[in-house]
Amino acid sequence: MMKSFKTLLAATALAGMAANAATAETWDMPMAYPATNFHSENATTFTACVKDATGGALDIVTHPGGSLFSGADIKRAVQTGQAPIGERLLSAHANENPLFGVDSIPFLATSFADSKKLWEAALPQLEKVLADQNLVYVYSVPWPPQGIYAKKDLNAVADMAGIKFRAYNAATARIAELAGMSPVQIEAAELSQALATGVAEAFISSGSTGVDSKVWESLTHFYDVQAWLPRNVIVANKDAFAALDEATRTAVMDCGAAAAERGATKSEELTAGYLKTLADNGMKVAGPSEQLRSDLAAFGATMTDEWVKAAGDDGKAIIDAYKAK
Ligand code: PCA
Repeated sequence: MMKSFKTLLAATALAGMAANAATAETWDMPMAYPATNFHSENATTFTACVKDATGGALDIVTHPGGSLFSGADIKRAVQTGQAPIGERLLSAHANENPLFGVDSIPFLATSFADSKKLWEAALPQLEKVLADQNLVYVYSVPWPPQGIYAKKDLNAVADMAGIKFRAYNAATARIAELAGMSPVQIEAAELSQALATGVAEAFISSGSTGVDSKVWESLTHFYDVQAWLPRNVIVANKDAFAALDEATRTAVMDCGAAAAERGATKSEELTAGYLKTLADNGMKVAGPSEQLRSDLAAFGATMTDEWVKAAGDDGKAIIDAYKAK
C-alpha cells in the first residue's frame, strides 16, 4: 500500500524510538461530507478510540469534505488500496449491486428504529457483497429522514414536473424520472453551488445536509416526507485490514461498533434541531399535503417492486427478514 509523504516523514521521525511507535501506522480516511457534519465528527471520535485502544499503533487521519477523494471516488479508492479506509454513502453504488440501495427504498423503513431493523436484516448479505469487492465492513450510521427541498409550493408531484432535481443515488434519480423532473447527480460538497447557479432547483435529503449547505440561501421550502434513512458506510481495504495484527483489528471493529451506536443516537437527537434551523432561517418547513403524500406513496410502491425484481431472491430474503422483525 502506498504511504503518504506525511506518513513517511512521521515514520522517519519515529525511527529509533520505542518499538510500539516504530511500528505505528497512519491510515488516511477520505470522507465526503464537511468536517462539522455529525458523521465526520463521529468518525473523529472513532479514530481517537482506535488510537487510544492500540496505544498509538494505528493512527487514522480523517479527510472530510471530499478533500482527499471526492465522494464518488471514495469507494473505489478503498477497494484498490489507494486509501486503506473511507466513508461513503453506500446507496450511491446501487448501480453496482441493487443490495447497496436497500436503505433508499421509499417508505420501506422511515424511522430510526425501522432503519436499524432493515440494516440488521441486510447486513449479512451486504458484508459478503462488500467482501467480494475487497472491502471489510467496519460500521455505518443513518442520515436523518429524507425530505424534499424546493423553491415553491409542492402540493402534488404534478407540481414537480420540469424541475431540475439534484440526485445522489439511483433512487433519487428514479424519483425525478417518475415525477417528470430532470435528474442531475451532484455530490453534497457541490450542492450549495449547484443551487446558487440554478443547476439544481430541488432535491431530497436530510435536514442535516440542508443545514450544511445553508440551503435557505437558494431555496424556500422543506417538506418533511420522511421517505427513508440512507446510510454512510465505513469500509476498510481487505488487504490493509488483514495486514494489521489481531489486537489492532479488534480495536478497529470495537471502536466501529461504538461509533455505529453513537452515530445513530446523534443522528436521531439532531433531527428536530436541523428542521428548526431551516425554519429559523426563513424556510417553510411542513409535512406533505395528503395529495403529495399519496403521490409519493405510489412512487414508493413502484420502486419497491422494481427493487425486489432487481435484487431477486437475495433482496426478497432481506425484506422478509425485515418484516419478520
Ligand atoms: N445527505 C447526503 C445523503 C443523504 C443525506 O441526508 C446528501 O444529500 O448527499
